[in-house]
Amino acid sequence: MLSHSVALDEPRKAVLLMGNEAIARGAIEAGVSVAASYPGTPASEIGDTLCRMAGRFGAHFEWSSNEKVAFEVAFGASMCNQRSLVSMKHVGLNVALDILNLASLRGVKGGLVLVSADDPSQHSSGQEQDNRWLAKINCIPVLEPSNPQDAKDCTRYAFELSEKVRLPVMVRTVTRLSHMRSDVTLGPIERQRRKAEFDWEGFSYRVAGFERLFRREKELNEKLDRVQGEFEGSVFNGLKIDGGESLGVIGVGFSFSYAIDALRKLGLENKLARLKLMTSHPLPTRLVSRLLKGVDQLMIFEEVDPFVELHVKALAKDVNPSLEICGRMSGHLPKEGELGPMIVGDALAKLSGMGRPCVPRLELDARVRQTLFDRMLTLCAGCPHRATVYALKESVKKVKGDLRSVVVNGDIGCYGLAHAPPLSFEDTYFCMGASVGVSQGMSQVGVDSIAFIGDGTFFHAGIPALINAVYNRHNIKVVVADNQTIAMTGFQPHPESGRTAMGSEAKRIMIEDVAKACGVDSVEVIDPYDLDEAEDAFTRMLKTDGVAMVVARRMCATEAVREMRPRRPAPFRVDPELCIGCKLCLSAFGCPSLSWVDDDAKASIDETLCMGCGVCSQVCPQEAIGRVAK
Ligand SMILES: Cc1ncc(C[n+]2csc(CCOP(=O)(O)OP(=O)(O)O)c2C)c(N)n1
Repeated sequence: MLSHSVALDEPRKAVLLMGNEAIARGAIEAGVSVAASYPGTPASEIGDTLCRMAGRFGAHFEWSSNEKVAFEVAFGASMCNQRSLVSMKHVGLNVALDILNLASLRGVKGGLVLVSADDPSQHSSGQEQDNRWLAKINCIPVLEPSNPQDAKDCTRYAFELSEKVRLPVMVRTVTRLSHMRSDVTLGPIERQRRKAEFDWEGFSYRVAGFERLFRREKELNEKLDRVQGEFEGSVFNGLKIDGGESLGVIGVGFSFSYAIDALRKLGLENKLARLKLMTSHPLPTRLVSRLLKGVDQLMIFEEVDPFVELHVKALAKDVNPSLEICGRMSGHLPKEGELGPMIVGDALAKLSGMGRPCVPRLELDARVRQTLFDRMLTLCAGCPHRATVYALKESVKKVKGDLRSVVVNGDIGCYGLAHAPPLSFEDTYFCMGASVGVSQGMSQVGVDSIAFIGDGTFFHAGIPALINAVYNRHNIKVVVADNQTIAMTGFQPHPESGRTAMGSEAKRIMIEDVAKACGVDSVEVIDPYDLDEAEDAFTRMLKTDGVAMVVARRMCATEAVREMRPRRPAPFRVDPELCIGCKLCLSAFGCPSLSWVDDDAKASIDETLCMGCGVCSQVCPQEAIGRVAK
């Protein structure tokens, strides 16, 4: 639930905001004019907030078709002296890297803020990734807020810094901060009334000349030196050292919140020297050195990689070589995974010789534990992807004889859950769009494969790979699981949805038209709820030589239920007289509304979960499943 108070124009009012809302608010306070994003947890709510707020403050927000495009949109506005924001999840930056590198090298004009939402412990991602390294290799300053208030203030300041040094500035958030809520005191909303004008001298090769714009590494390093100077006195950092402390702590960004909490619980708040560090790149070395010189032992808390730890180690060699530095590199903290109150508290207790854990463990009562059971990852009740996979499996068995005769290259989205039992259908999935590309390498060496990709992912990164397949005459089969939304990240619209992020009507760009324009001759669109129709289309696709595609189009069940509310179709039920207990509906289809009743040895449907799609009634060989009469 996003907060309405995020848009209040009431400076000094304290409102409860989620970290991501606070970032969006910071951008609005700074007078952002263009904001672009691509959805991805934990970043999505920044865009979800801006799409509701932007119009009210004369700004534009869009869900771009991928992160690189989002960055380019923001950069284009920045070159015309407008403030712009681009936000994405950590791996999104891999997609945007090409342009990011050049934006830092060429510089910006209007403040350009890049929000990178990293995901320690990969709660919602395929991998952990610490984007501070990417910022470093691209010479981009990094601000790491420690709570939602900092997140808002830091974002606002990032625009000023970006304009001052003419570099993109990264605000790095992490999952816990993005999704936590706390009071945030609102600031005034600046309404930028700058004229949008392309900075000819700054960016035009024609006007400024190739030589002046091309080799700028020296200028870039000078800019970073200026940022470092600014960070030395930044109000976002806070050093507390009284003299005489032997132990010091650095809490970087959100980790500072864990550290200060633990220090208070352990009664060590006034006994240890500490540095709250929110400017992690470039490191304010003079500030950090003051701490390093004053203590014998130093503990560093930061999320994902020992990024600051590594830099502090290098610094300590010059300023205090005998200093013992404890962190993720030294083995005092786990090398991977998210920190947290327990890890941080225990490490501090141990280091300060207290030896006792500082946070009481949450032990589950044995009785409570008995009522919990392991849940499988599963698609929602009525999810059209389940029907698509069921029909596709049947066709593969029919055409190829054996499911192991084709490799199913899945992609990124809800349909990735089809790898789990009972569907157990996908073999690989890597990153967005990869299904279409890797299938081509396989087919080239004679291994049959199917690329199974979602609609959102198709628009994000599937199209260039599809063009490659046609151009290079690869023999691949592509199934697009088109639920007409980017479901997994919160139902954001995409180019086929017919509406923009800010709610205006948009031209629908249909996947089948794109595929045909890419040169795919065999494209069929089917409704996966009709299993016979779906199976026939998949069978034709599998028998086609060359590139062939089926678009399985049916609205996401969760969205459909919302749209049908308060009325929804009557649910289905199992007729116990007709059910023979073969369990096929459970073992092969596995909709979560279906269950097994031991006493009767029959299947049953939970009518509160059933959304009335009726696909299970097509799966049942006994015709034992029918719609409940209203
Ligand atoms: C580079 C990158 N950007 C964003 C994401 C976040 N993400 C994960 S799943 C997904 C949605 C895919 O949508 P779609 O293909 O339509 O599948 P659906 O979830 O709707 O079934 C996105 C954007 C990601 N994993 N990687």
